[in-house]
Amino acid sequence: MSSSLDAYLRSALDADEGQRQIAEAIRHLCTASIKVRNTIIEGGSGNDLGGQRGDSNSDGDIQKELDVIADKAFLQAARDSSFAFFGSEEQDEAVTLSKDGLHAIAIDPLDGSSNISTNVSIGTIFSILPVTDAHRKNPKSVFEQKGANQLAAGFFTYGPQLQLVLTVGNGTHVFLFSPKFGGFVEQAASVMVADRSREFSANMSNYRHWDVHIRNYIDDCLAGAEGPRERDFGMRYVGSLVADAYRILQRGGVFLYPGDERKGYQKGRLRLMYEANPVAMLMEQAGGAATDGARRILDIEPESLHVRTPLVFGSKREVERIGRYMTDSD
Ligand code: AHM
Ligand code: MG
Repeated sequence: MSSSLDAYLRSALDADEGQRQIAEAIRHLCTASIKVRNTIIEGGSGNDLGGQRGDSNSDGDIQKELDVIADKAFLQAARDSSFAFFGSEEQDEAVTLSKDGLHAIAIDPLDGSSNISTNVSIGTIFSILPVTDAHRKNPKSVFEQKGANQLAAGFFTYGPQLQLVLTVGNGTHVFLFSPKFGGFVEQAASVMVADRSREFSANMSNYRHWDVHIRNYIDDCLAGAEGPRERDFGMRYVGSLVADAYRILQRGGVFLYPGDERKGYQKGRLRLMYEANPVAMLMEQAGGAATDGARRILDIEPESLHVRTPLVFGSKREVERIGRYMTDSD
């Protein structure tokens, strides 16, 4: 029998009270994820989970039924965990919770909303940050910390399996929910992203909007064995960040969501605090890399909770190669 998530948390997060609180928080997040998974499996008991509610979230996206259900489930988990602040994609302002809490959580409660009604993998992405006295005096500054400060990060995937991909700063670990066992068990002790890749992941319908550097990179991949890369590339794009990130952790590859000239897309589509940062920490902990094309994601100083960033992540050599294309002045 594989070891349990609980056993892992007890051994990895036992140095002090702060670490034990993070372990407890992860347990509560797991409970919320199981609720969301059960709601998905039951199909919302007659409600259309992918149906629009008419309200819009922090980003102006129309909220789906499941976005709201997931947001409520994870807010409850955050309350039960003694987090000081809860910053969610689904809410304009961060929610203040426990006044003595040592940590804050930034979360995308339901990642891949556009895939809800198509029965394709979707997920929840989270980032756990420290809270200091200075942050308590100026709560807005909690979610203006760079990703390098993250104490833990991860995502749940609601797909054929419910998985937790987690890092607390000592590698990237994968846990599988076992209904038989009633909890999460370790599936992979320490995943490593393959250094080289033959697969890229991007929404190719945006090609015409991209700048010449990104198009040059993609053109060279598409040219295959006859082109400058001298090998054939495959393309996979799910459109749920969790699923694209997990595939890359499993078999390498590179993901790109660059900015482009369209209104609202200058910094791409993905949010720094609760999408790019956690994925970047998971990638780096697995030997991969994540940048905005030029800068390391984890070094970016965010202006606010909901800020977006262009995002490139995956196999280290390929991410570095894209960086060279981006700085190429031709
Ligand atoms: P969401 O959190 O509202 O679901 O949006 C984020 C999603 C990511 O999962 C995915 O990588 C990206 O948006 C897909 O965008 P597009 O539909 O433009 O390809
Ligand atoms: Mg998302």
